[in-house]
Parts: sequence; structure tokens; C-alpha cells
Amino acid sequence: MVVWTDQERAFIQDIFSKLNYEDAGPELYCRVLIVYPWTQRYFGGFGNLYSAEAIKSNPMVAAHGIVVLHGLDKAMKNMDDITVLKGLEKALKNMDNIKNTFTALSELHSEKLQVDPGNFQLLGDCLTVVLARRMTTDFTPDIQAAWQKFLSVVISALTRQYY
Ligand code: HEG
Repeated sequence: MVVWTDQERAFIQDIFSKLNYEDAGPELYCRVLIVYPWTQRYFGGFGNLYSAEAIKSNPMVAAHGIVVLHGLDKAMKNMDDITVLKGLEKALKNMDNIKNTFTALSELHSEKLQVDPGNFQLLGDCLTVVLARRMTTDFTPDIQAAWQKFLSVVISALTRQYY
């Protein structure tokens, strides 16, 4: 059960609202593939990943980074709908919203893509670097704390269909 404070929700929404996906997405996936080269094994269909330079100029890598950010922004939009709900029962059901949102995505990564779930954390770490580089002094410890919580909820939801 995940409870979000109004401040945490505001911090996460603010991070996404200021993020330029077209710029941050490509950098995110270049970092994943260059810093953790074993992740390249899942992208056999992406063509040339033979060097850091090739990765940085590969349009499929750039496009995939943007797709992943849109996936995360879906999680952000489903953090919590409690404000529009009435009654404890509905609120309780909604606590797990990120998990429900990510059921299909978790199944895809587990059954079809067979991505080792340890890699989710590594992608999360790369995204934290991407954010910190852009937000500089605005990436305060309390904003980072909310961000790390959001990432752990997302990663746990993505890992849920693994067995
Ligand atoms: Mg995944 C596809 C999101 C980590 C490998 N990933 C996708 C898609 C989304 C997504 C939204 C498109 C799904 C679709 O087409 O229906 N991925 C996503 C998130 C995270 C993540 C939110 C972590 C936070 N993915 C991840 C990691 C790997 C990976 C760590 C491998 C190291 N994803 C992967 C591959 C595909 C997707 C191989 C298919 C890419 C393609 O063929 O276009």
C-alpha cells in the first residue's frame, strides 16, 4: 500500500512537467546502453550499437528513450486518484493504481522481452542522473526523496508479473 503526500505528488508532477522528453529520453537510453552494456542484448533489432558514438547517433535508441519516459509519465498520472473518489473502499482499491497501470507492461518485460528485472533499477539510476543534470540545485534532497519513492513504486510494479 503506497500513500503519497500532497507534497510528494506535487514534486513528482513538477519534475515531469519540466522535463523535455525529446531531449531527456535519448540521453536516458544512451546512458543505460553505454554505462550498462549488457542491456544491449535486449535491443538486437535496433541495429548498430557497436560503440558509444553509434549508440548516441542511433535513432531507434533515441525513440525508445522517449517511449519509456511516456510510460513513466503514465505512472505519474496514475499515482493517486483519491481526490476524485468517494469512500474508503474505492480509495483502498486505488492505492495500487501504479501497479494496475503497469500490469501489461510488466507482463511484456517478463514474458516476451525477458528483461532481467535488476535492470529496472539501473535504468532508474540513469534517469536520476539525467534529472539531476537538468535540475541542478533544484534537485533538492526532499525532491530526490519523493523521486526515489516514485521510482521504487514503479520498479516494484514492473517486477510484479515476474515469477
Ligand atoms: Mg522497457 C519496451 C517502459 C525498462 C527493454 N519499455 C518498452 C515500452 C515501454 C517501456 C513503455 C513500449 C511497450 C510497448 O510497445 O507496448 N521499460 C519501460 C519502463 C522501464 C523499462 C517504464 C523502467 C523504468 N525496458 C527496461 C529495461 C530494459 C527494457 C531496463 C532492458 C534493459 N523495453 C525493453 C525492450 C522493449 C521495451 C527490449 C521493446 C523495444 C522495441 O522493440 O521497440
